Amino acid sequence: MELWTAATPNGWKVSIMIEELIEAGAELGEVSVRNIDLAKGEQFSEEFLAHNPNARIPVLIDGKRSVMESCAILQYLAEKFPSPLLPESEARWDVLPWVYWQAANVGPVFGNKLSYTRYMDSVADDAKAHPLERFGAEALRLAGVMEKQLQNHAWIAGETFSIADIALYPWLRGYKWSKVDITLTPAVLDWVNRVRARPGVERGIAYGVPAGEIDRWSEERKAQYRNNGAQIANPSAD
Ligand SMILES: N[C@@H](CCC(=O)N[C@@H](CS)C(=O)NCC(=O)O)C(=O)O
Repeated sequence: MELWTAATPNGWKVSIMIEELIEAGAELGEVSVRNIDLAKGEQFSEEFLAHNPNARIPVLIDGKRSVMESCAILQYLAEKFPSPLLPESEARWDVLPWVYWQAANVGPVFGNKLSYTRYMDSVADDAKAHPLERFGAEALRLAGVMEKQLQNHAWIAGETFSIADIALYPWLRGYKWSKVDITLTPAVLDWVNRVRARPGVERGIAYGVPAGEIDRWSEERKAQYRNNGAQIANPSAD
């Protein structure tokens, strides 16, 4: 298999999944990881678009099958390599709705909140006020939904760590960078720390990041992300 990815929340979902499957004893065979330089626009190349017409990382290539969308990749890998990360029984429906919930809500809302908070220095404060308020309030509401779930369960979809936790974690762990105050939701904060303590997660979030910068980016990296974040999604960026 080949993983085309970058050091971003949607990319880390899949690298965490690979490492959690290894922890679970799955024999994945060789997985080659190709870093896609988003700032250079490599996601818009013909070669990339042949595997993902949506021009976004991550993409998993497994023989003739190319899978786009991070959450679809989580499900694809979970079904190919059965493990407790996704039950094979009807209990999979405890997990899958939370995965869809992440893809439809947490990813877009936290992504937009982050973008307006960190990547739009050139936009006037007045013009940012409404989206910051809207996405900020919605991000806190979503954290509140997780809070209720985690007050009653060890993990987001019940008593077992699952692909739902993997889908959510990369967005929640960056709460200081996106300025979503999850200290207001203590069960979520505790969950972030418990997920971070897993060896598979530790290795998964290290993909594409120097060892000393996994939890605290250097000022140089922050500037680079700020610059990349402002440029990506712009096919003419150079
Ligand atoms: N819904 C997609 C979102 C993927 C996505 O937005 N990826 C970002 C990086 S986190 C990307 O490739 N951005 C490049 C761009 O905007 O041009 C998924 O979950 O895979």
